[in-house]
Amino acid sequence: MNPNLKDLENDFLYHLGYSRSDDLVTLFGDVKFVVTGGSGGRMRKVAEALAEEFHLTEEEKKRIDISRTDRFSFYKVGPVLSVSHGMGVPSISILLHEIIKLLKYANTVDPIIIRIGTCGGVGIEPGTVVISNKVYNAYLKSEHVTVILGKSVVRPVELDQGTAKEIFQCGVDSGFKPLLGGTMCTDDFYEGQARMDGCICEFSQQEQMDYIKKLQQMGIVNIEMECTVLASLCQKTGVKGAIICVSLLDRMKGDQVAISTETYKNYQERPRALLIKYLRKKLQEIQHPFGSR
Ligand code: R2B
Ligand code: URA
Repeated sequence: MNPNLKDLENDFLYHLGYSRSDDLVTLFGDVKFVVTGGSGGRMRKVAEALAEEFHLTEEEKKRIDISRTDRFSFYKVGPVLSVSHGMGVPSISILLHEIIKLLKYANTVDPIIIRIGTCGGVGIEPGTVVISNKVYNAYLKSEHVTVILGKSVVRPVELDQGTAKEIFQCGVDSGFKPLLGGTMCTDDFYEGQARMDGCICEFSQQEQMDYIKKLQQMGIVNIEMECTVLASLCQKTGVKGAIICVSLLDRMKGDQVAISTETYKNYQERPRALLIKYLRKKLQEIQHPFGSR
């Protein structure tokens, strides 16, 4: 989409450590899915789970870590990239600019970007897996607002409904009891998500509950920190994007994420497990050798 890129002698994807002068077609031309999530450790687990799922040999397993910088952890398992995005819109925005250019330079065909993560639930059971079908910013508008050249730029944020429904159906078929619903994106975990337990708080509990109830009335079932920019960059560039998050707590009932390490681990596995079921189904559909192994 960006005509300026043609005039660049090279394009250094600084935070990934790859550049256009690498043989990106050979390295990444077969990519069908980019899975992204907050932490490096979680994305390593996704890559390891995929390596098991696809029966990679011990030699192949040693080569899945393709990270070249310590900004983003980066793994490749056959046609799937697993890459960390850090926390919040600024961090994932940098990753997506570079990943989407990489996918283009590598001549990939119809890749899908899927974020798996955690979230706060709004009136839903902790542990519920939510697939976003609509995203909102913290002004409760379904748009992404960013500042460019000193001005607010407002962008549309439509997620691919087909992909969301397919992931949801896959979850239903596999007994996950998932939810399809609206997701709100904020620029902060504490005040930005109407928490009263940050280092400061300047609103009342009544105001907090009024806001959270308003979210619920609008069909927002969860809150996280990356969805609007993912939806807007995907929509602008014509790449399909999807978001699968597990809710850690019900924000109608409290602010603190006070769950045991065991429960946290168990919850975190859920989006990954659903993702793997979905990938297996999709790779079988396109008769990718990994789908049938
Ligand atoms: C969910 O969890 C993180 C904050 O704890 C953030 O990256 C998000 O979207
Ligand atoms: N991630 C968030 O962004 N909010 C929560 O409440 C929990 C996880």
